[in-house]
Amino acid sequence: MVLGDYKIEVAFSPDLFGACDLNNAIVVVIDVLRATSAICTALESGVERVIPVSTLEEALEYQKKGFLVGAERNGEQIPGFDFGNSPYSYKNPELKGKTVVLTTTNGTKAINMAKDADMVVAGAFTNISVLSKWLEEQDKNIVFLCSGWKGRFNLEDSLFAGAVIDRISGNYKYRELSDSALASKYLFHTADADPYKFLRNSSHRKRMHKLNLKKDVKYCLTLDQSTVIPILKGNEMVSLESYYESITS
Ligand code: 3SL
Repeated sequence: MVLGDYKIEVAFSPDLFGACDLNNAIVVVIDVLRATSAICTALESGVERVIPVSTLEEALEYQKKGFLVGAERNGEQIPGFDFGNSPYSYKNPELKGKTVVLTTTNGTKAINMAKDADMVVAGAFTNISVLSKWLEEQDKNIVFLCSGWKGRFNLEDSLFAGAVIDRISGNYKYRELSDSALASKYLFHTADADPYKFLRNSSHRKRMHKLNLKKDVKYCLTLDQSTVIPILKGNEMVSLESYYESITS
């Protein structure tokens, strides 16, 4: 591939992902509120691996085998599981070195949907700088997969895609942006560098507020609290650092 020919696409919802070209692509799965933010926090806090599963049945199977399991649907923790999807549950030094299984309404399904790509990483405002820098260093196409809400578009994931694209699109590698990449970049420009304010009327933020999760929203929309890039290795999300260690040792 010639320098300047790398492509950036955005799937604004999982339903649009099938149309994306995964050839030589890194897929960045985004679920700003809250799955990918929670996964970044977990790995940053020393959790060794997060196993994202799509269904509650799979989560139960892992629980029966003795795994710690987080389970969320519609913003709420499913009774009987160890955690929900709040990043704060994973900011726990006692989880250092542990494996956590996680199932969420949209985010963990999106991760599993991307499984066949060359590389799958998780993006959130909490790891935006380290992720953007790393993406630019790779000679790969990029597909942003917005987890959205039950197949639909949501504002926060598309905004995040635009925020990353805004940071990297000056690089000559990505000479021509697709319409989806341009659209998310323009969306980000209208946010006026204040995602928290911009998202005040968004559906999931309202849902979170009704559930008394304002603190989580604030956390997930605060930039650069993590230097971890979660990457899918088999069926586990691990830190990029440990992924590189495992393939070079
Ligand atoms: O949609 C998801 O996967 C979740 O992140 C939703 S919530 O933030 O836990 O409500």
